[in-house]
This record gives sequence, structure tokens and C-alpha cells, in this order.
Amino acid sequence: MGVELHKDLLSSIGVDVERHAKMMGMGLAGYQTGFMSQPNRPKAMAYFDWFMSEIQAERIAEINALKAQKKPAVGTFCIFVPEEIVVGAGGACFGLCGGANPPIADAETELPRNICPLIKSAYGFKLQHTCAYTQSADFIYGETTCEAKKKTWELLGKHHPVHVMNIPHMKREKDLKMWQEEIKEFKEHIEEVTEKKLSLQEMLNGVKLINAKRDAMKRLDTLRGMHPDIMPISGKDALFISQMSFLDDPKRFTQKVNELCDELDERIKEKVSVFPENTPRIMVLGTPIAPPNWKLHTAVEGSGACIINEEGCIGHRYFKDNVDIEGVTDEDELYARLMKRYSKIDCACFTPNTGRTDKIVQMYKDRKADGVIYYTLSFCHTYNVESHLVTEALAKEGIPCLVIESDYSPEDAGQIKTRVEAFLESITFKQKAEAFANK
Ligand code: BJ8
Repeated sequence: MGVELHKDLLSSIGVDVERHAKMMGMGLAGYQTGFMSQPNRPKAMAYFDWFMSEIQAERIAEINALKAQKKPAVGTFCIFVPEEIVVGAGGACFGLCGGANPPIADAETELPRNICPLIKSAYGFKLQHTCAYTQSADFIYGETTCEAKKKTWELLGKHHPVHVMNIPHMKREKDLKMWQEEIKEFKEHIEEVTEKKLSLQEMLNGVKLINAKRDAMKRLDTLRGMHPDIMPISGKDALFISQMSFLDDPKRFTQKVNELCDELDERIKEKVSVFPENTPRIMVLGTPIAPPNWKLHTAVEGSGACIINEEGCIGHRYFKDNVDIEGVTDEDELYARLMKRYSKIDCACFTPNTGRTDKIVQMYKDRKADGVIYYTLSFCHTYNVESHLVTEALAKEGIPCLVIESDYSPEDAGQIKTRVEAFLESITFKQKAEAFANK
């Protein structure tokens, strides 16, 4: 396995190699049983299976090879990071480990128990030195989104360099102006790390690369969710690809996603579906689902339904908008365009955030979905509170919705499955009743 081959590198960047190997062993075993055993998977998933085996090995070697050439390596927990700038500088921008339960106990030695598991998990990975991405990062990108994250940066800064970007909580003219300045400062920080000026052309090249990546993901999203009778790929596999979009080299990832999409195009033409006809089609909304948090998808697809999209940041919110660089001739204009694109992100940290609710209702109709699961991590106040407004709007439209609040512990897996099964039963009952009434 890759981790064995790169043991010396991992050790040189401060990874606790023994603990790391144990953790990776668990992750790979979970992937093998949960993903590789699915029947009728697209052949192009072979690349993503390979990537999983090298996730904390070969990819880490690639990132460290870039660092050796003085290219930046930026770790992040949020999709507000203007990754186009990092990629334009020839570097790597990647998501940090934050979806596993084991590091949480360590994190709770410094952080309060009652904050969201994503933050605690990521913090625990740093304390344990068991995430090779965190260990590889020149700095961790932090943002002022939710309260827990904002304050965590102050503590995390004791263990790793952190650069915090001030993301406003409203989108008024004055807030957006400040945001644009923050993007410029981020670029200057990248120049400090690389000790090299970053040109407009380099940044534009970065934008083109990331736009192409988002286009490929949009293509996959359409193929996966917009054909009511054919689901050519499982929701689990599609989620995994979204999760890997934060780790892989963007150019290679784009190419591999497009290759997969070519195969899915063929599958749709030949009516090859991985689920039988009339399988309930479920949309998932809410907080990010970081790897290896596959609990919800396992419960839903193990109960006879199919997940056709994730509205969250590991999913649609990440790739829905591109940066428009048409006619950009100077840096300030580019920062304005970046700000325009990033301010379209409808994170629940904003107030008001009504656009998100309208978008969800429209997505449901466009995708001809059968139901919605609103998934929030425990103690995520923004998404938890906002769920009330979203479910109210869904109820008005007669859209079936189940709200699930969970953490990373395996304890509630059985309970989630029971609730999902009951929800699916109610959807099927409704469908039958409607079909009967329309006879
Ligand atoms: S743009 S959703 S990635 S902030 S950490 S808010 S789960 S309590 S991750 Fe997020 Fe950026 Fe927004 Fe997306 Fe809640 Fe936890 Fe906070 Fe979280």
C-alpha cells in the first residue's frame, strides 16, 4: 500500500506514522466494504478507487514535491478559500481531514465538547499528527464564518500557521467591498509564502483550471440527478468524487471526472441504471459531509433509495458558480470578479439567506426528486436554525422532508437507518396514493 512506500516522507513532515497507518487501515477497510462491493459500478470509478488507496501517500508526495519547488500548499475547511489564486501560483489547495470520529477525544482536551464534530475532528487530527494534508500545509486557511470556527483559529494558531480571512455575514455593498480587499490580502499572503510576485496571467490561468473543474462536476451532477428513470452512478460514489475534489490535483481530477461522465453518457443511452425503476430519489441538504463520514448515504442507499445530489459545500454549493473572467485586464477587476463569484455561496452563516431556500425548491422540481433529507452536524447552529425556514418552505410546496442531526460517532447509525426507512415508506405510500387518485 502507498502509505508504506512513503513512510519516510510522512515521518519527515511530522506525521505520527504508526497511528496514521492504523487510521488509514480503518478508512480503507470502510471504503472497500462500503464502496468497492457495490454492484454494477462504472468502470471509470477504478481511478477514484486508486486515488483512495493513495490519498495519504502518493498525493502527499505530489504536494510535497510542489513545496520543494517553493509552490504554496494551503489547507482549508471551507469553500470560501479563493483556490484559483493558490493554483495560479502553481501550488495545491486541499481540504484537511475532518470527517472522522477517533481524533475527537483528543480535541476535547482543548476544545469544548458542545461544538460541531467537523471542527473537533480536524483539530484532533492536528493534535494527533495523523492527517498528512494538515502536516503538509504551509498554512491553514481560516475564515470568520460560524462562531466555533472563528474562535478555533486562535487556538489552532498555537499548533500550525493560520491565515484568517474576514468573511462578512451580510452581503451589503460595504461588506462586499471589504471582502474584495480580503481576497487581495490573501493573494499577498501567498506571495509572502512563495517569496515571488504572482502575475495577473498566472491568476487567470488558475481561474481557468478551477472553472474547468467545476464544469466537470456540474456535468456529473446533471448526469447523476437529472434523469428520473436512470441513475447511472450511486449517490455514494458521486459523494466520494465530490469529497476527492478537495484533495486531488485539479487538472487530473477534471480529466478523470470527464472520462467518468463520458461513460455515464453511454450508460444513459443504453439505459444502464445502478438502481431499479421507481427507486425513490432523495436530495440531501445541509452541512458538509467530509470523508470518511458516509453514514447517511450508507443508510439511505442501504434502505432502497438513491441519493441524487448533495446541496452542501461538499457538493453543489462548491461547483455551482464559475468565475467570469471575460474582459478582465487588471488585478483589481479580477479580485472583484472573484468576490462576485464567492459571494454567491449561500452558506447559512449569512443573514438573510433566503436565496438558498428558493434554490432548494427549484432543484427539487428540476430533478423530479421524491424527498429531501436535511442533514446537519450536531451543534451547527447556523444550519440547524436555518432548517426551520427551509422545512417550512418545503412543507408549503408539499415536499416530503426528514431532518437528521448527527455527529461522527457510529452509535446512531441504527437509529438513522430506522428513521430513513420510515421516511421512505411514507414517500412510497404517498406515491401509491397519488397514482391511485390519478387513475
Ligand atoms: S461555506 S457551510 S464550508 S462555513 S464548521 S458552519 S458545520 S458549525 S463548515 Fe462551512 Fe464554509 Fe459555510 Fe460551507 Fe456548521 Fe461546523 Fe461551523 Fe461548518
